[in-house]
Amino acid sequence: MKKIIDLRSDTITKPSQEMRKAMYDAEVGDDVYKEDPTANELEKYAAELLGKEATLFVPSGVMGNQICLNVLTQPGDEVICEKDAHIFQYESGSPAALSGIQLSLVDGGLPGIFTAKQIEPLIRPESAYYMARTKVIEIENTHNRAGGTINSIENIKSLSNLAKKYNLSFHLDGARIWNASVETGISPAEYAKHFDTISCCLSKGLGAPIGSIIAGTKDFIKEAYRVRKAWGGGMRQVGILAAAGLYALKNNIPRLKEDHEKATLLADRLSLIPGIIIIKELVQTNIVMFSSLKISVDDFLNRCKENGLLFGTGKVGVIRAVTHMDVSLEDIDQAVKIIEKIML
Ligand code: TLP
Repeated sequence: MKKIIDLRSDTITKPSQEMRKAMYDAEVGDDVYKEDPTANELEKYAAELLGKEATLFVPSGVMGNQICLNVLTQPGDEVICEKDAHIFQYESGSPAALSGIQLSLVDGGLPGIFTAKQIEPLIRPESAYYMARTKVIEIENTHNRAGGTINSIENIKSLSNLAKKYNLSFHLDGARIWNASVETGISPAEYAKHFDTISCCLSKGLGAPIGSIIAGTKDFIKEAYRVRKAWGGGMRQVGILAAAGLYALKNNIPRLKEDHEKATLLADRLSLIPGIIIIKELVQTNIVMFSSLKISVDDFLNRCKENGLLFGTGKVGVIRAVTHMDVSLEDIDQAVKIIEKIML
């Protein structure tokens, strides 16, 4: 069978043999009664790793973000986020559909990063009863649609101070916070301490088959637990999946650095191909965004697919490659050769 090089997303990674063994061996119980020892262990381990009072295991990153937003707001409230934020672009309109809230979109430029100075004027005055109430500031680190860019800890601190000044909650979509952490050397807890709530994925570069963790205070998690159940996310013998998440957190974080090296190599090689447009400074972790001047995105994707190479898409006209544990350096080399042939 012809080998497929799949760079559509790091979500396509399959659990390793060791992870499957941990899943097989997992002790389980009914998690709706809070009796699943492995789920309980995962939540405790994640709370320590993130330096938060409590965490909750949820089925997906979308559910994680949406539960957080639901708990932090009332219908009619407003969340400030970047215009390419996952919660706006890729969560099926859930903020409106599930929580009755609206998003105030900010242009963070090419890296998708806004500053406190930029958003302070958007915070609505409490006296303006005829306006939506600003309740939450949300950022994504790394920022997916901007190309896996990292929000600096200084900027995060100043946004956190702004949130405190106006009594707003600060939420992190940290689906790929692990990538930011291995790249900067700043621990997940050091990032997390600036936020009220965090959602982070186990099922992307960390290689677990499913699941995210949300984190915050005990009171916040108590309410999140209620919302998860109300939305049908209460799970029973979920230890089988929690074991994969626990294995991922204990073993797979440092490895992400290899994915970043593969992304840098891919970006360097792509930048040498005539007709490919790429901004190398934006390639900071495991996502590579680029465009083709010669052929349309659809043609490019189809021609690559015919050659056993799969990409996803980003913003309009942009092709997305995500490196992960199931692609090797040799695969990257092969991918570049295929693109060189297509772009001739
Ligand atoms: N991102 C997916 C797609 O939805 C685009 C991907 O392939 O990258 N936050 C961020 C920043 C994400 O990138 C994603 C998934 C999520 C949340 C949602 O996670 P899941 O897919 O587990 O619901």
